[in-house]
Amino acid sequence: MNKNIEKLLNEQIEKEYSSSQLYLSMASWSENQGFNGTASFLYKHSDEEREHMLKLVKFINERGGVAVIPAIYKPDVSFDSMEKIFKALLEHEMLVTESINNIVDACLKEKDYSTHNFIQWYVSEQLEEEALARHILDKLRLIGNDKGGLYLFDRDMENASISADTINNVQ
Ligand code: OFO
Repeated sequence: MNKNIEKLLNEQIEKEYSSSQLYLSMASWSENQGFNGTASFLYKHSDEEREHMLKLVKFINERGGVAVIPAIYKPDVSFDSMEKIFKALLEHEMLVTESINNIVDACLKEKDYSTHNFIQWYVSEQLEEEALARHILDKLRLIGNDKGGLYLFDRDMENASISADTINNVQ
């Protein structure tokens, strides 16, 4: 496997893993605040990010490279509010998208078309995740400090997951 691409994919393993850890910490904070629906959404999201990491590990190894498993990343444990959580989540996803786009660029430069093909799945995933995070943030900004609104928001989040349909599930 092309060494430059292998290095970039290994860096991406670390980013997916840090996404998983960050969302796990957000889930735990939400659960402790009584936002069980949001916690359930974030626990699922954390598991999905781990799957994204595993997909990269397997791809690198199958292509004759060596996947490097990163050290444990310790995220913040306190997040102040739902709005702050989803603002941080969106900012984090935007960084991940930038990193995926850099891999796409490098694949084209190195003429590595099979990795280019593989990484397209991540390109679509990032589009969905960013759209969903923006949608959730818009809702939270409308709700503001209204406790009844936050209660209903949390109830809707129980059934939300990261997919195109989800955007309709978050009312
Ligand atoms: Fe892995 O999808 Fe976002 O970070």
